[in-house]
Amino acid sequence: MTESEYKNPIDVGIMLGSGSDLDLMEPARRKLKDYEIPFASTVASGHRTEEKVKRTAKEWEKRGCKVIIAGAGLAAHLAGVLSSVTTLPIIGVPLCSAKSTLGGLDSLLSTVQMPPEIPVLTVGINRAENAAIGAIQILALNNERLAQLLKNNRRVLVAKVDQAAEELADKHGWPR
Ligand code: RP5
Repeated sequence: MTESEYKNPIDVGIMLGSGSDLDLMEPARRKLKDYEIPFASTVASGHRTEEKVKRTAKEWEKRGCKVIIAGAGLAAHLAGVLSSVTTLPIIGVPLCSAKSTLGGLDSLLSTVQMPPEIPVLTVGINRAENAAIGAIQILALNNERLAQLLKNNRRVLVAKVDQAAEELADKHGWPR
């Protein structure tokens, strides 16, 4: 490990297939930041710059990366290419990019339908936030701080559903 790699350890890497994917992938960045996860990010294309995809995966491994999130649209092979070059868990985010004429189904199938033993853990179309939560869940297996934060967040989600149930009756007049 070089000195700079040692000085810049990361737990997660986020790879975008194009600069045009930035807005759709922003929720992943925000969620990792909220949970104070050290992460690196870059744009690299499984079709246009496959050497960079491979090189970056190897660099991130050396920096201690434990899981990689990859978001891409159209014929979205980025996550699959990553999975072919590293045994780190790869979480794929199929994107419905502006250029998609198939509503993101193209990306979903391209990301999820991997051959045996080279998996991509795939979240829903445009569900970058879930990819980040999934990555945090993996890290939380060995991190009590993160495990506790995830549990706290679940409590908030439960409270929101309970509040909506109350409002259904009290605010909107639906029968209990
Ligand atoms: C995919 O093609 C990218 O992930 C993006 O969603 C889509 C369009 O890419 P650009 O032509 O905008 O670079 O590879």
